[in-house]
Amino acid sequence: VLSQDKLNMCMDAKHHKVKPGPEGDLYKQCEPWRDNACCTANTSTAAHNDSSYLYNFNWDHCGIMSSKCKRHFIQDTCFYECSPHLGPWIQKVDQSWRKERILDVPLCMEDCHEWWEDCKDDITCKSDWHKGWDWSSGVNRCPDGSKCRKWTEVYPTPKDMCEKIWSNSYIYTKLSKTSGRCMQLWFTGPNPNTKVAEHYLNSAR
Ligand code: FOL
Repeated sequence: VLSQDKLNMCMDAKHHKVKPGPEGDLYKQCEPWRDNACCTANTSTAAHNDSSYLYNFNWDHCGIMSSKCKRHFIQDTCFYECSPHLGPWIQKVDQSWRKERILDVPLCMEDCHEWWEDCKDDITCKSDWHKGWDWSSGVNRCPDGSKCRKWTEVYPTPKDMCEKIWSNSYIYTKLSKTSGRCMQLWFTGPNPNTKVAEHYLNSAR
């Protein structure tokens, strides 16, 4: 990939489009990406469903996840599936379900803290949600030997959660949304992450 293409590309993963482009009907929380997206309208709808066909992922693996917590996972799904500006952090991987992943995307502190705050009364049995589940029922269940524990035991800090939950997709930062140096999961209006990706691409070469 040419360096400039990295500013407007989709990763080669399970549901991503080949190239980003406008998607008029993105659903609810994915709507901010409508002008330029790596997700289709169908993916954006599925992002809002429990155990959707995207990954059959069951948020309710230790009882029902609170809705205030779940909305952050929906937003993370929109960000992961729809963002056209993740090029600087895309890496090849040898996994059955995708050829590329994101690694160490600098997440704005507010987004990480609010996510953790809204989930801190929830329950989970694993810190890395990418691997090690029992899939025998078709959706992920807690594996033998794991126990449902308080969120704050599994993730003592926002940093623990943001970095561990998707095996280092994100890196925790103390950067604020106004810095222009961190990626935002939550935004309205034009995508603020365009400029952030541009900054990191230019500072890397
Ligand atoms: N959000 C972000 N920010 N980054 C991500 O990488 C990400 N990935 C998913 C959803 N949101 C994300 C996809 N989630 C499995 C589990 C979770 C998942 C996709 C697939 C899964 O099948 N796990 C198997 C191992 C599969 C393998 O690696 O071969 C398991 O053992 O549980």
